Parts: sequence; structure tokens; C-alpha cells
Amino acid sequence: MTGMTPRRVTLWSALVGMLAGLVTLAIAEAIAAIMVLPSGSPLFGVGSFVIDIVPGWFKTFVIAVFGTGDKIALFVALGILVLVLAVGIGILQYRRSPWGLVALAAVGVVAILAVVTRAESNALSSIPTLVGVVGGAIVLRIGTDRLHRWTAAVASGPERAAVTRRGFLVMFGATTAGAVVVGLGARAMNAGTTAVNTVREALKLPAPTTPMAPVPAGASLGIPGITSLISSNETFYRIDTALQVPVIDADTWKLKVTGMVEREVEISFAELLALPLTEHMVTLMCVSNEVGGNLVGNATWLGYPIRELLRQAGPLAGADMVLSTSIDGFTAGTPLDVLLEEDRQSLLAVGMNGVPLPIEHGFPVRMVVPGLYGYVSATKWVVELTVTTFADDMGYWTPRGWSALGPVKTASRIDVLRTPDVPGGPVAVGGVAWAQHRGIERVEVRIDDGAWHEATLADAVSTDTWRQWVYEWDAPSGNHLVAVRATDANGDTQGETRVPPAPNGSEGYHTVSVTIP
Ligand SMILES: Nc1nc2c(c(=O)[nH]1)N[C@H]1C(S)=C(S)[C@@H](COP(=O)(O)O)O[C@H]1N2
Ligand SMILES: [Mo]
Repeated sequence: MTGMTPRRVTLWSALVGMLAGLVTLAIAEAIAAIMVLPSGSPLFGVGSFVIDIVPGWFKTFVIAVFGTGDKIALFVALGILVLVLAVGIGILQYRRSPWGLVALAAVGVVAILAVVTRAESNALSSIPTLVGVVGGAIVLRIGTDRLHRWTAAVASGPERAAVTRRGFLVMFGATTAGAVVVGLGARAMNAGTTAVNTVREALKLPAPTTPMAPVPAGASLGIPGITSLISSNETFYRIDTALQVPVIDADTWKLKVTGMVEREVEISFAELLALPLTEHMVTLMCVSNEVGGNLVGNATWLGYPIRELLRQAGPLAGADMVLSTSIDGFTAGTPLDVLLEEDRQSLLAVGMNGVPLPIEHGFPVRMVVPGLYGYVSATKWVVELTVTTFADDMGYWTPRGWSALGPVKTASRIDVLRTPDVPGGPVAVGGVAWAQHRGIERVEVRIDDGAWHEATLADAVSTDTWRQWVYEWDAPSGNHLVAVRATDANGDTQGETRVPPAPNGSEGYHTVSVTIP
């Protein structure tokens, strides 16, 4: 059956268009799922765009006709629209290449406009549709070319026709199967994320029983360019091993305290929220941060002291580590004595900067321990605390070349070096410095090979947060090297010798070169 009637060719070109549409949507859904960005889904974006622009009387009419099935009716209508467009694009590309591609791009632009104008969208929301359209265009192009090859080969005899036919059908079948599997899987994930996000957004966190002391007005220097005291949840750095961020239903979440304990403890999310919660500002940091890097952020956390939960379980003598486990299998090993310290606010956090933890930062519950790098303490999506020993257990990163213990090293960073508005005027050099749980006592700046000059420090919020600093420099013209170093409250100055992040944190002075006109 290698003969090709014009009708059959049109049918196949329409099917190629449908496949291109399917691939576009499948890729877009998959990328939205990987980015934990359900608002990036073109189906969702266009659907919600239609709901917004449809006139009120029409909405009333649709609801009157379809009742609670109104959303389904919308998606059926959208599905028909996509189908018609895809068929048209496929036929167009076959008959008038490259106009099918142009039409696909135009549809893509409209979909992206719909997506990025949604209230839930952010700067990255256009990416899934964009990449999806590129993928769809490639399939449209290749599929149409193979179809041309097949139809052209029909004239060269049955053998050649059979080969080209197989080439087309294999490509078509394999791509269809892949797109269906990826698309359905990703759509299910996005739907799940949307559902959890809806619950998350509706969640009202209780007020802290132990609020933190008011932040001193002098904790921010108000100098443009210096990292703001509090990192927003949107810009807070994110580090994890999760290819697909765990999306946890808070209603079914449970935390177990097990291992070397007198009695196992289990707690639900509702029970956790009902406990007296503590609010505390902590600068969290990644051990992988290079000197001058930005894998560090500061937030106000709301949570229940881990020490209280551990006390309830009653750690047995001989235990010296708590292995916290994430729902995705990641683990961190934290010294038991650190978690039990009375004056260290190690929290099972539920809130970040006044809202429930964002999904990618550990919703519904994560750990935050002041003074330790994230990889040994800050387990997101935490579901189990096992009281154990360093001799018996290891956190995820320890067998991978990172130290079992991870106290944060004192560090300082230059964020801004603002040249004067008038030539010869002072230059503001500023940034942040941190030595979590010890506190920053002094920050100094060195120009070229000169002496160290003490910078002005912003007021400290506590020893657990970074401090802004600024130094006014009467800069002579020319090229200069500006270096910064910090000293913690124990009087220990950060090391000058450069040390890479592995195995237990980078060291060295952050140095910036500048040309003063
Ligand atoms: N479940 C889980 N929790 C995790 C990690 C991870 O890979 N998986 N990474 C840790 C590391 S290395 C760091 S630095 C912090 C980062 O937290 P953030 O992404 O909220 O900034 O999370 C920690 N918690
Ligand atoms: Mo990290």
C-alpha cells in the first residue's frame, strides 16, 4: 500500500501538524513541570486568558449550559481550536513551506502573550511555551520533509516507496508515542503542583508564639547595590538534587523521629502548626559558594524548635547525629548537640518571609540550623529525623567528597563599588559579611597593597544573620585592587589563602579590580 492519493497525502500532512502540536504541548508541559512553574503551561495560560477576556454574559451562559462542567467545556473548546490550528499548520507546511512554520510561530507568540499576562506568571513563564514551539517546529519540519520524500518516491517504484514510507512512519510513530507519554506525565505533575500551590496559597500561618525582636532600623545601610538585608523568596538561591521538585500534599505529610530514641514521635502538619512557633532570621548558605559567590540568602523563618521535638523523643546515650531525610531521599547529618543547644534556634520551618515555604524551598516543612552549611542541616521536604551516630550514618554529600561536619566559615563579599558622580569624589565600597552564630565583629577593606581600613557596619539583627558594610574611599585615578575581609565575634579573621569549596567551604578574600577615571 505504497500508493498515495492526494487525499491521503493531505490527511498525512494534517496528522504531521497534529503531531507538531502535540509535541509543542508535551515539551511545554514537561519544562513547566521541571521548572515547578505550572503557570508556564500554555494550556493553563491560554485557558485562564480566555476566562479573563470572555464577556460576563457569555460566562453566565456557559455556566448555565455546562454547570460545574464549565472548565471542562473550556478545555474541550480549546482542544478543538488547537486541533483545527494544528491540521491547518500541517497542511500549510506541506503545500506552502515555510508558511506552516510561520503560522506555528504566530500561534506560539499568541500563547506566550496569554501566559505572561497571567497574574501567576513570572519572568520565566514564557520559557516552556517558547521551547515547546521550537520542538514542535522541528517535528513539523522533519515530518513534512519525510512525507515529501515518501510521496516523491512513489514514482520511483515500490521498493524506494517502501523505504521512504517506513522512514516516515517510524518517525511519526516514535514521536507520537514519546510525546503522549511525556505530555501526559508532565500534565499530571503540573496539575498536582497547581493543586498543592492552591492549598499552599490559601494556608494561613499562625502568628509566632516567640516573635523575633524588631529589626533595628540601622540594619540596612540604604546604599544602592548592597544586597538587601532580606532576600525575597523569589530571588533566594536554590540548591538541591531534585530533578523534579517534590510536591507534597500538606494534609498527608508526616514527620517521624526514629532511631536511638526512647520513644518514636510522629507529627502531622496540622499538629506542627498548633505548636508554639518561633520566628527567627537566619542567613542560609551553601558550602559550594565560591569566594564572592551568591549561594547565600537571608530570610525570616517561622518554625518549631527541633530541640523540643527531639526532647519529646528522648535521644539515647551514645547518639551524636540526627540524619534528616527528605521525601526524595536526600539526607543531611547534623550534630545532635548542635540541634539540642538551648540558645540556637534550629527550626523545623514552615514559613519563609511571612508566607508558607515555597514548594522549591521545601514545602511544607524544612530544617534551618543557624551556623551550618545547608548540606548538613537544611533538609527540605523533610519527613524523618533519625537519631543515630556519625560512626553509623552519613548524609548525602559525605560519601561524595564533602566533610561530615559543616560549620559556616566567616566570609565577606563586595557587592558594589560605586564610582563618584564628580571626579575625585568618594567611592562607596560595600557589601555583606557573615559568620553565622558567631557574629561579625569587624569588616576591613584594603586598597592595592595598602593597610586595612575598617568599614562601617550596619547594626546586627543577631549573630545568625549577615551584616551590611560600607567603606568610603577617596579613590585616586588608575587601576586598583580592592579586597575585603571579615573578623567574627571570637576575634578570628577569615583566611587569606584561597581554598576551594570542597570539602568544607571556600576561603580567601573577595577581591575586585576597578579603574577609577
Ligand atoms: N531535600 C533536599 N534538601 C536540601 C538539599 C537537597 O538537595 N535536597 N540541598 C541542601 C543544600 S546543599 C542547601 S545549600 C540548601 C539550600 O536551600 P535553598 O534551596 O532553600 O536555598 O538546601 C539543603 N536542603
Ligand atoms: Mo549547599
